[in-house]
Amino acid sequence: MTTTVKTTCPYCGVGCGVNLSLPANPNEVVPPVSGDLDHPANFGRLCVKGSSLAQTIKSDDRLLSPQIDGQVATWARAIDTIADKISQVVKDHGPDAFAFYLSGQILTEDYYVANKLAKGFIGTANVDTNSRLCMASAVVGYKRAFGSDTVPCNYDDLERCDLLIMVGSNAAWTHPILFQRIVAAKQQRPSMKIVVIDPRATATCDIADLHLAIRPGSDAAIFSFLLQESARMGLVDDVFVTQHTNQFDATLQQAMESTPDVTTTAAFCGVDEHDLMTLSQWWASNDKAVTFYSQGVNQSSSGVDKCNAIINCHLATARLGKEGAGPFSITGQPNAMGGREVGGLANQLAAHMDFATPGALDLVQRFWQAPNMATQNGLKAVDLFQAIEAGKVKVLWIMSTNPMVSLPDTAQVRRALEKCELVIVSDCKAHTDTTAMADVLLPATGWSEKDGTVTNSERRISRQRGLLPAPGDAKHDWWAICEVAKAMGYGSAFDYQGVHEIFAEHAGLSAFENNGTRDFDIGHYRHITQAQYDGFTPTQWPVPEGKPEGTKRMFADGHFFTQDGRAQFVPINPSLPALKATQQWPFVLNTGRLRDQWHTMTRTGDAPSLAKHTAQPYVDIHPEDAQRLGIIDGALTRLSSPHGEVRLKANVTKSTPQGQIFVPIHWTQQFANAAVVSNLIPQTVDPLSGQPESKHGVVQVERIPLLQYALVVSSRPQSFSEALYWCVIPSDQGFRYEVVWPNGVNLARLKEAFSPLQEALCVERNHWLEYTNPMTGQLRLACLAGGRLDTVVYLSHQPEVVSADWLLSKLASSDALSELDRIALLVGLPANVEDKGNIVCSCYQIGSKQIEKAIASGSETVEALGAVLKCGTNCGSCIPELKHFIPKRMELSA
Ligand SMILES: Nc1nc2c(c(=O)[nH]1)N[C@H]1C(S)=C(S)[C@@H](COP(=O)(O)OP(=O)(O)OC[C@H]3O[C@@H](n4cnc5c(=O)[nH]c(N)nc54)[C@H](O)[C@@H]3O)O[C@H]1N2
Ligand SMILES: Nc1nc2c(c(=O)[nH]1)N[C@H]1C(S)=C(S)[C@@H](COP(=O)(O)OP(=O)(O)OC[C@H]3O[C@@H](n4cnc5c(=O)[nH]c(N)nc54)[C@H](O)[C@@H]3O)O[C@H]1N2
Ligand code: SF4
Ligand SMILES: [Mo]
Repeated sequence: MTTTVKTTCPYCGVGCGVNLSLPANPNEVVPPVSGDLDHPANFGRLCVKGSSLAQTIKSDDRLLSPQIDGQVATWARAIDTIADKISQVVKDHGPDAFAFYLSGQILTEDYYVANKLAKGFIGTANVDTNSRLCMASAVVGYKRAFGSDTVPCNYDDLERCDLLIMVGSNAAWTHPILFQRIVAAKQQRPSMKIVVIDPRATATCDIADLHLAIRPGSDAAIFSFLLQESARMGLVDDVFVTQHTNQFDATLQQAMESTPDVTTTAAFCGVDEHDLMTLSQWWASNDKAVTFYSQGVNQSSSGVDKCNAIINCHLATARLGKEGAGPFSITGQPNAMGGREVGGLANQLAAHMDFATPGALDLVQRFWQAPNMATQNGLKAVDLFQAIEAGKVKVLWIMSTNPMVSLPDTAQVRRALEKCELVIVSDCKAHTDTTAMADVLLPATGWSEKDGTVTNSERRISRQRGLLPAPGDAKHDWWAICEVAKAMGYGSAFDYQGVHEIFAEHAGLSAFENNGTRDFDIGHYRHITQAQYDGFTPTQWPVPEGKPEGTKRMFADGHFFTQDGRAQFVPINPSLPALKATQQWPFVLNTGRLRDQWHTMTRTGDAPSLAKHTAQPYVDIHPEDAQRLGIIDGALTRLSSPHGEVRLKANVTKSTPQGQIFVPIHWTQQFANAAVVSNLIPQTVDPLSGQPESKHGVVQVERIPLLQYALVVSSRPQSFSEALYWCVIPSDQGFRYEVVWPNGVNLARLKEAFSPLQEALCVERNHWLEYTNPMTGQLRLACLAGGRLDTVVYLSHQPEVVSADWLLSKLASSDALSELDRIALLVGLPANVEDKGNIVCSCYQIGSKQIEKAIASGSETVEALGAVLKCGTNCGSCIPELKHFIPKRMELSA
């Protein structure tokens, strides 16, 4: 019999409900997960990443025991080492010599105890998190306007609005289930207008009625203009503005000065005047309007101002607190919101109270019975890593984040971690760019093993429920924190009998002396029992005592959490990114996400099917720029900035404008040698939120001449010390690499390096088949061991597209290679197998060549393709890409 639990997807902030089943026999493969029909975020649907979760559960690279200086250690020794060192540095240098660097991917309960230990017991507010890189600007924007970090809207509003403005969001790939809910709403009500504001043409533009490809960073001007247009067109709700807000006149005045007319604004933003007027007209004619914003807004040196420019428009027109209206910051990580709720940022205290909130310090101290309260803000992420490098912070505990990849200026991060006296890393994985820098490694339980709560983008708290046993010595993060607290002598405050007790305490603090003064109140749960916690159903906070059903929408009564209860308009002077392109650094670098990978690939990298959508890192470059630089599609290029260098293959595409390039964020040193894009990004931050401008760098792009491109597949892991570029592509059947060497590869050395090591394996020892085409410079090598294929190397002077699937299937096969196979191997053409091309539909593994063939045979719509190939009929994430295959002529007639 299988056991099934309802849990929550560990990927994006949509927070979909997932059914996870465990087979009766633990040796059997975990069956694919399914969507939870009852969960209000997804009603049973899952995107491709969610659907592939089962593939990621068993990993060969789990961290299974604590390690100290590279040696396996017991938990007891690891805990003592940590507790002793923290106590020592606190004694010698004060509490601020210690810091936590946490993550929006730990659970609320993990976050709560970390925050409590640091801010109440050790006495430092140095508790920051990767959420600083993610939604810190959105938090400050809300707090400036509403007095509290409150997301007013819910997912229904996205379906019910008549105008949806998506700013700096590629939700088709990053919040796919929400995107599909929007697509379905638009299909039902085609009059619904969708505007996408993004410098790039993305998959999200697929449903856009209008795409404003703005100059990077110029967003605030669009909304400053909309504010003054609102006044000009008589859209301002005078009653609401007078009764419920402050600062309107000054804000409008500033908007009129900054963006006086359509011509000035269009020029500033680099868009067409007509398009800007269209947006303005739609804003005027649709009262039900939602602005949905994400990292294109937040990751900016003026991110907070951009958020307030958006919120100003909604306040002026009273378009919030109502069905189908509001400024909706969409969160990225599964529990970014939970971290905000416990106060897990360095400039928060706890439970939506700040250090500066009158009476808050005393309130929290009494509730926690805390002996050593921190009294002021701690260091935000970038400042924290600078303070570590300066030797001020001496012990750092990193939990569930990979700063060696995700923080800007990776070289600085490395210097800081090298300097730090004790770096503790809690992770599920043994090998990441950050675990490589640790002095103490703590093995953490992962998604399918741990229990707790997460909060999604619409304030909905859901349970994550563990089902599988912890592998090896892995322990829950909250447990590790509490054990360190106990070893430091704070036992009674951290002696929880289960995770539900932590949640109950968190709920208790949220309600403590609250009486409606603070938005975050989940007092209903303050006495929650284990059984109630087990049966917890997804609910939107606030859930105060007496209101168990929670709260769908905020601010319906026009009351805000400022001192005087009124919302604040904030005058905005739109600005552009801090760094401008120059002759030396002529390209603007944009960064972001891909459909089928998650962050630093520590989970999605375990699912080979997810690597088929985009196998290698790349740089998008406009055809005219590419031509000018002599760069062809697939060619290796060097990107350099004042901070570092990366080497990536070019993807020549019109989706990025001229002068701008785009690089995905996912590839780390574990998957490629020179693809960490944060190497190039400066540590420029928003002055108010401290959020880095991760969407913006200035770089030089160069062609790298005289290269040899290679595809290597092998039954064994291989290394490429002399390569300019290598990338390993996850596969079930063997090891697949894409490699680029400088010209003049020494063949004899290559063969020696790649030959099977064990004599016993090779009856025909080092039997290399070889084929050269002097005309094209192509060289094909295949090594056989005992008649079976062991390693294949295809070399060429030009980037080649060769399907690796067939080669990998031959590696995995126990049959000896036939004569036909040997010929096919050398010719580079698979015999009797269909080459699918790049996988477009990950659910059914349907590739570009199959799609092209089906279109040529008359399946000329997405529906028709779905009928013959099934592509796009499961999770639907590939529909925008499917549409690109359909020639325009056909689309029109379809
Ligand atoms: N598949 C997948 N989904 C994810 C994640 C993932 O790793 N993979 N991560 C999750 C997380 S943590 C987050 S935070 C979210 C992020 O979700 P998104 O914010 O949707 O994702 P990004 O690709 O980072 O950036 C969105 C867009 O911002 C645009 N942009 C860049 N500069 C500007 C600008 O100046 N103005 C405007 N208007 N747009 C600009 C970029 O071109 C990009 O298309 O995704 C979540 N979902
Ligand atoms: N240039 C550029 N940089 C960016 C961004 C960008 O758009 N451009 N986006 C930024 C944003 S929005 C984000 S959110 C960050 C994300 O960046 P990171 O947070 O650095 O990336 P992740 O890969 O999610 O790292 C999570 C780590 O935690 C581990 N882990 C997973 N679950 C658990 C757990 O339960 N416990 C413990 N202890 N460990 C666990 C994983 O194995 C992994 O190593 O990147 C930021 N950096
Ligand atoms: S949209 Fe996809 S990744 Fe996001 S929570 Fe839902 S299933 Fe997970
Ligand atoms: Mo994020």
